[in-house]
Amino acid sequence: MAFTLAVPETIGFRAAHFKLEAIRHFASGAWGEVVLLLDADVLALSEIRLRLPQSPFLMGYRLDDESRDPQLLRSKALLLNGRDAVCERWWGGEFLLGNPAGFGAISPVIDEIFPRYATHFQRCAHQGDEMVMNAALDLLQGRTPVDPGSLTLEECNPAGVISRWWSVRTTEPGPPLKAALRSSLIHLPADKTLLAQVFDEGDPGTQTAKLLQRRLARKTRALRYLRPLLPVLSAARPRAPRL
Ligand SMILES: [Mn+2]
Repeated sequence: MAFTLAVPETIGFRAAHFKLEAIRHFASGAWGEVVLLLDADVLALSEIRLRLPQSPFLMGYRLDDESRDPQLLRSKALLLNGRDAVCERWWGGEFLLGNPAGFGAISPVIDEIFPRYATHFQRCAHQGDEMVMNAALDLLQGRTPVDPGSLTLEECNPAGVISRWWSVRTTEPGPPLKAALRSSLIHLPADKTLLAQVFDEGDPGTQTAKLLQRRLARKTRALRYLRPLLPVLSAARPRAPRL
């Protein structure tokens, strides 16, 4: 796959933006009848059980928690520039499932959003493909009712498909680890090193779950002593990147 998208050199998470271009390729059908675009720091824990529509479709991962970050939603509104869109919640960039017709529906919408993003990315609360994808999915959702049957755009998570879980402190109130491990897939943006370590293990899913649980137990014990200091520490703690 050749990538030619003009991504600004100074942008954050520059390489991730080429996922947007991959979507254009998925629309061709050359990559199969059903394609799942997934981050590399996602771990498969169990079989994904989904009923797939026969018609053009896309399934995305909508995070309820993200709706509480007004800065991200304002950035999305900036990219949408007053166009009729949904905007109040956040689509996770780590998961997008679809068929060629579904990817074909979103690809031109991404092309529509991208020039404005390339101009205004410094004003966005987050830089990365997820920012553009969010605006594009919202715009697509806003337009879909105009032509019913042209595209089914669904949320994958009623079927418990994926969870995003942070092992570091963030402003995102994600699910507890125990709940996240019940999903078929778990996205671990802050645990890339850990994932690299278990990659060659016979059963990376089980290994990772055990390591994360052990680490969390250690942190919980430490927190008991540190909790009185947290108000002092939290102001100095950097926020983890979204990936
Ligand atoms: Mn990721």
